[in-house]
Parts: sequence; C-alpha cells; structure tokens
Amino acid sequence: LSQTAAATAYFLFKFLVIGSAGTGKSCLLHQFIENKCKHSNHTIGVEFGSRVVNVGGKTVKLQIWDTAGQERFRSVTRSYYRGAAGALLVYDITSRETYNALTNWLTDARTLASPNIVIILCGNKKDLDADREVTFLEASRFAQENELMFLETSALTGENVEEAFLKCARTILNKIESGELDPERMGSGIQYGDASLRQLRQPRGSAAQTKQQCNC
Ligand SMILES: Nc1nc2c(ncn2[C@@H]2O[C@H](COP(=O)(O)OP(=O)(O)OP(=O)(O)O)[C@@H](O)[C@H]2O)c(=O)[nH]1
Ligand SMILES: [Mg+2]
Repeated sequence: LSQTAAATAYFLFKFLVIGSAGTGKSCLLHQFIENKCKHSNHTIGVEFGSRVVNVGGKTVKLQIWDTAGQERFRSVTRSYYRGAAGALLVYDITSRETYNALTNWLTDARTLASPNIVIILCGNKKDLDADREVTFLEASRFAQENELMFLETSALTGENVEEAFLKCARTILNKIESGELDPERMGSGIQYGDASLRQLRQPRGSAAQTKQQCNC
C-alpha cells in the first residue's frame, strides 16, 4: 500500500442491533445517527442507517441494520444476520422479560452472524432508574460469563449511546490489528471502504458483496 492509500483507506463494518421489541433499538440508532430519539413505531422487518466515525485515528463506516424485535418478523430479520462484524444486543432495564430473552438473541447472533461477532450488551432506558427490574451487577455478570462488553444506555438522553457503538468498533479494529480477525475472510462483516482498495480485493468477492449490502 502506498502512504496515500493507507491514509485515505477506511473500513466498513456491518453492525446489527438486536433484542426484544420495545427495548429502544430504533431509538439507539436514531440517537447515534441524528442525535435524537424520535417517537418510533415498532420496526417492520429491518431499518438501515450508517455513520462514518473515527476510531483510533482510522476512518470507519458503520453500516447498521436495526432489526424488528417482534416475533412475527423473526424469520425476516434472521436473514440479515449473516456476516455481521458487530452487534448491539439490547434489553430494557425496566423489563425483566427482555433481559430473560437475551440468551436466545445471543445464540442467534453467534450461529447466524459469526461465532467471532463482537457484541456489546446494552441495558437501555437507563434514565428510568426508578422502574428498574434488572440490576447493573446482575447484567454485568451475565456479560462477563458470555464474553460480552456491557454498558447501560439511554437512547432518550443519549447517555452512552455513542460510547456503545464506538466501543464495539474499537474492539473490532483492535482484533483486526492483532490478527485475531481477518477482514479478507468471506462473511467477516468487514470491508475496505476505499474504492481503489476495494478494486484490489475484487477477486475475492468483496466488491460484489458491497453492492449487494450497501444501498447507501
Ligand atoms: N425512557 C426511555 N424511553 C425509551 C428509550 N429508548 C427508547 N424508548 C422508548 O421506548 C419505545 C420503544 O422504542 P423503539 O426504539 O421503537 O424500540 P425497538 O426496540 O426498536 O422496538 P421494535 O422495533 O419493535 O423491536 C419508544 O416509545 C421509545 O420512545 C430510553 O432510553 N429511555
Ligand atoms: Mg425498532
């Protein structure tokens, strides 16, 4: 790689936002992209958003797929899991039911996306502490046992929302740099974003994938 190519090159990471209905997945996405938590209806199937961020001096485009939590969309949403590099696994701290469902979501993510998928657990609606049904300690133990990062977030106030996405992206980047993750592996959920670089990688099929996955 020439110096210039390296400087302008960026990665593209495919991210999922998963978890039970009403936990605030769409609000997390809107807060991250537009700095607001719009009143949102249940997501039908999948919504899409993207944002370019700077992670440890590198430009990374996050391509984020916000999935519907409702059971009736499960078969549709599952078809979007493949090849995701990272995920926000969301529950609502005021709803034990959404916390109890985490194991199922986790199994889906690891089997359908990738066993190497980097996941951050988000205990959302942190602002509703008075109605809390799940303690911070309990969730952090669950996260530790399941090798997840963990943050409590508020898509309403914006607290820790940016941190959640960036923490996940930073971990993926660290794993690329340490060689633990190979961006060239098919279905890694990672692409080289720079057009010239992409051309170089074309024989391995990443350009075709980009076209298919990215309608941004
Ligand atoms: N107080 C509070 N309310 C929130 C927060 N995040 C989301 N909400 C509210 O919770 C409700 C559900 O939010 P959504 O973002 O639509 O939930 P979702 O997870 O996308 O739901 P599905 O698309 O059905 O899976 C909305 O009324 C939001 O305004 C938060 O951090 N705090
Ligand atoms: Mg939604």
